[in-house]
Amino acid sequence: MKHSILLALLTIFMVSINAQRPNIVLIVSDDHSYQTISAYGSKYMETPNIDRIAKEGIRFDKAYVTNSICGPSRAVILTGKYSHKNGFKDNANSSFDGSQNTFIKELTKTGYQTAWIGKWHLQTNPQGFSYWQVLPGQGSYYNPDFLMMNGERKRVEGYVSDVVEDAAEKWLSERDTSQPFCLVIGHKNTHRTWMPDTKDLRLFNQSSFPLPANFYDRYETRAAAAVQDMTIDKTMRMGYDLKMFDSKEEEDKEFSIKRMTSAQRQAYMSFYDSIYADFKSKKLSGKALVEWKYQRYMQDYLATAASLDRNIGRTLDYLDKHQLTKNTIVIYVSDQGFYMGEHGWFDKRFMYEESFRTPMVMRYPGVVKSGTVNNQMVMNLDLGPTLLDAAGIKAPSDMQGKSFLPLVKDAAKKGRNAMYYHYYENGEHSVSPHFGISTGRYKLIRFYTRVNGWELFDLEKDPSEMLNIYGKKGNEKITSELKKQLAQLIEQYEDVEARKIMEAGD
Ligand code: SGN
Ligand code: CA
Repeated sequence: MKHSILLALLTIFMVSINAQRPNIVLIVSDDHSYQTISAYGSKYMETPNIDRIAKEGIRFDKAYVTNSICGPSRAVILTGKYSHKNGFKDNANSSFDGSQNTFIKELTKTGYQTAWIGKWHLQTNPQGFSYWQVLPGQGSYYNPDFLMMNGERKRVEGYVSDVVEDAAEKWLSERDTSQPFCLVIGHKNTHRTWMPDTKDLRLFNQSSFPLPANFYDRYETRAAAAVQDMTIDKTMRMGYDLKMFDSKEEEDKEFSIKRMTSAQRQAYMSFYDSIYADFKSKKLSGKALVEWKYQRYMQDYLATAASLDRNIGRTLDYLDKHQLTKNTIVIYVSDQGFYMGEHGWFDKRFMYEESFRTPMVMRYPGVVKSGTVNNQMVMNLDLGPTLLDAAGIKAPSDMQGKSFLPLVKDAAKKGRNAMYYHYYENGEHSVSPHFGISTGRYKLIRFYTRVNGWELFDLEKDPSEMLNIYGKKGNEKITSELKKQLAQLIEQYEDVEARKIMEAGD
């Protein structure tokens, strides 16, 4: 008797604790730019579902990443630590040490049901989750394979963002409902080579997009920008990227196409073949050719974004349908920003705004007022500590990010006054390694290895970062102040490699 009363009390206690602990859905996309999201004022397309999260919650206008590339960004999100601390510095040589602590492990430990489903890209298998099902490496747009928890490799027919969402909903339906959950949905869209779902191929086919003002940037005053290999003009390939193939044999060389079902391939290639025929008849060259490439790039990229947004809508609908909306935090964030032709580029990596900054919106019913806009500098580094904060768990002291919940709850609260960035990969796309500081008004960057030297930008006067004013007369004071502040951040975050470069001097 005594026992059953105790048990009943304990159950009531656990139920009431769990009622207070919010569920979490973290949606992480790949290479999705804020320039192409209507909540951020995009004129390129509508993203009604991402907009819905922003409208019912908060839009972060100054959300940034610590290292603008896929694997490193996910490792930072998981650990709440900079790349030099979590060990995953670049996509080329790193492999995630899954034995280290993550915000997920902290949640799992306290009873959360946790899962990561979709793009992962950290080389080693996930650890510390109740469930996982991830795309191997970059994953495939069509009929993707999944690595399953039991060691199986499973191919699922369909388009990747639909299939990932299906798996996420399946896990939600089968989870242990006595506990709160944290689900990470990792989308592959809108990554290169921007392969749209067959049903979206024609969405933007008739649209024409204005060129960014600095599309024909000549990279004067910026040595690292001058040596990169990521232009629409020279780097973007007609076959591989834009699907313009001269023969079936050429198409067959592309694994992404070869793996399609015959119906998918038929629908897909007949669309591109007719565009190619028209293209050839035009005999374009010079600026006309590069501008044609830009338009095709935009049309395909936006079509992959449409599928991403539609599947985000499915997640929101699922929460509604299952009465989960009220007690579930939803965060949508990209692993970094992306160039939509600014500086003539696609890809990311640079500490320049389009890739350093990332879209981030959050809905947190009962805590965040709908339609809030936040202008504080927050980083992907802060996501883990923030979610732990929301779950009532104290973040481990070695996590370097800070919860942004206080900033969200109280608009008068001030966050960080500067952000630290460090990018390492020195390979594909030839972007020189660099680290730097941004105060919002100024940005100071130190490039090393491929290119050696400093860049300074006044973001108020030069938001497109076209004029490096480092070493120019009149900037001595601000330069030495920023260097001091940068050195302080390097100390704070214990970035030994950057410290050595600073100490070695110019
Ligand atoms: C691939 C792409 C690159 C891209 C990196 C990193 N090449 O290597 O264009 O910069 O991924 O992207 S591809 O030929 O394989 O498409 S990331 O999002 O994974 O960091
Ligand atoms: Ca990415």
